[in-house]
Parts: sequence; C-alpha cells; structure tokens
Amino acid sequence: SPLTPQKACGVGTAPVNIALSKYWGKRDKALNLPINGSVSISLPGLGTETRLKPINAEKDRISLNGKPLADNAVFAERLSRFLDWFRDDRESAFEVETHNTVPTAAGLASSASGYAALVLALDDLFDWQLPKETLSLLARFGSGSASRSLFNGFAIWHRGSREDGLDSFAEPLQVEWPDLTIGLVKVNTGEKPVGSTAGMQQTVETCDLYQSWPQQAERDLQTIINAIKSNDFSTMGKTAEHNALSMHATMIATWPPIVYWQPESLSAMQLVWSLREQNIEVYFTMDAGPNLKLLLQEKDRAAVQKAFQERGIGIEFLHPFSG
Ligand code: 2P0
Repeated sequence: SPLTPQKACGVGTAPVNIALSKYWGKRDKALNLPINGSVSISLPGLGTETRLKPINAEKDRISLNGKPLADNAVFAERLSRFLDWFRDDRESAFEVETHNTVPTAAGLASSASGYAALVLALDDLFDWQLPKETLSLLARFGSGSASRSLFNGFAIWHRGSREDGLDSFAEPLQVEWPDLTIGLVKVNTGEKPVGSTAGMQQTVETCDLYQSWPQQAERDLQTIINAIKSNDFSTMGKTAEHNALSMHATMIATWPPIVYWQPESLSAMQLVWSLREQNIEVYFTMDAGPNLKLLLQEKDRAAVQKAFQERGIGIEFLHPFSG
C-alpha cells in the first residue's frame, strides 16, 4: 500500500517563500483552492526541517523546535487533521519533530515551509518518489502558500479551473536573478491578531472592495511573470508593492477591520518611498503581519542598509540565488 512506511523515519526540508503577487481568498475551503494564482520567491536557508516516524500510540506526538505541543494546540490539531489523509488505519499515529530555521527573520510565516517539509517527509517515509508538482498539490491541502515552498527560486501557484483541484499546484519558474536581494524589516514578531485562513475568509465575505481583487491579482501575476522572464526589476518591484497594498486595502475594508500594520510599518514604508525619491530603487511587500519585505538589487544594498540603520529600524538581507 502507498501508506506502508518504507523506513523508520522520513525527513523533509523546505524553504519559506514570499509572494510577489499574493494569494488572498479561497474558492473552496475544504480543498484549499485559491480565487487567484500567485507567484513567489523562496528564501533558501530559512525554513523548516521535519522528521516523521510512525509510532504505536493513540495520538500523534508533535513537537516544535524541541518543545512537545499539547494535543489541543491549534498548530497540533491542524497538523493531525492533515495527517489523517495519510493513515493506513485508524490506529496509526505519527511522531512529528518540526524545527523552524527562521530564528531572527521577521514575521515569515512558517506554515508554508512547514507543510512543504511535512509532505517531503511523507514522500520519504512512504518512498513514493512523487514529482514536486504532485507534492505541491498535497502541500496545498495543509496550507495554500505551502504549495509554493516545494521549490527554490521563483514559483507560480496555478489557480487551476477544475472543481477537484487537480490542476491547482505550483511549478518553478526557471529563471535566476543572482543580484536579487531581499531585506527583512522586523517590526514586530508577536502573535497575529487574525490568522490568514480566517482573515481571507472574512475579507471574501464582507469586503465590497474585494470584488475587484481577483482581476487585479491575475493581471499582476502575469505582469510579474513577464517581468521575471525579461529581467525587468523595476516592473517586478512596482507591481509587487502595488499588489501587496491592494491586498491590504481589502483587509482594511473588511468588517470588523483587519489591520496588520503597526505605526513602525508605516514609518518603514515612508522610508522606502523616500529612498525611491533619491533614486535608490527599493520596493516592499507585506503579508498578514506588520513586517516589510524589501525587494532590491545588490548594488543598492549598502545604501538601503545605511538608511534603515540610521533610523534604528532593524533589517537583515538575504540572497535567494546566491546563498
Ligand atoms: C501569500 N498569504 O500569498 C498570502 C499573502 C498571506 C498574505 O498565503 O488558509 O497560511 O493555510 O491556505 O497559506 C498565508 O496564507 O493560508 C498566505 P491557508 P496561508 O503568501
């Protein structure tokens, strides 16, 4: 059976990813099917390593960064529900040891790298040897953004059009941008007020502005894919920033309002805009949290670093294509 373990322990590792054109809204909650496609960049070196062992126990044993989690912890419950797809009988349980290598980096969601690493550990444990695109589809059930974390570099998560979701998975975009630099601006690492799953649902249900989102998202997706292919940093950065702000506009115009920004988020945005006025080409994107992720080219890193340090705003730089 495909659910017979082939070894004592399966292992998987996967990177976090940052969407350049965002996923916000599901057309099918049970299958985790998105209303629109999205495109991302992965951050190698930041992510999750997961070890998975079948055990003789009544319940799964799940630990995060070396600490055992209570069965009723939200994280553990969601993970166990996902693992229900992969048990060969009702008795079988798993031990899951998850380590996130996202220590200082700000507000990088771990559900994306977490479910991608878990699916790779399942593939290893059961020796399926499935193609990455199929594993991406499985990771999608755990968390939508996890579908994009099976790949390094740029990845496109296709919306798909089938009701069964078999055409909604991610694929790599085989383009390398060696001088692409990501700046992580750490505003706040506290708990989010509203999680993504609930936040996007509330937006779809109560935001009138959301009507225009799917069309913009699909247009931005195409613009960014074309910009990546033609090595057009300016168009990529501009479109990514506009896309992120448009997504946040739909969150804010939801009732009750969902505002992930902190005062420091706006200060950092204003600094980015003032740097652009000085012809330092830097753009930002933001997810379901207060932190900014900057998009820039290596030639401008020193100037960006200096500007943020002068204002006492913490920043870290990463290079998606050169370690
Ligand atoms: C993204 N986000 O494209 C968007 C932008 C947050 C803002 O994907 O419900 O954790 O598990 O599918 O994947 C975060 O949402 O949500 C996310 P579920 P997920 O990166």
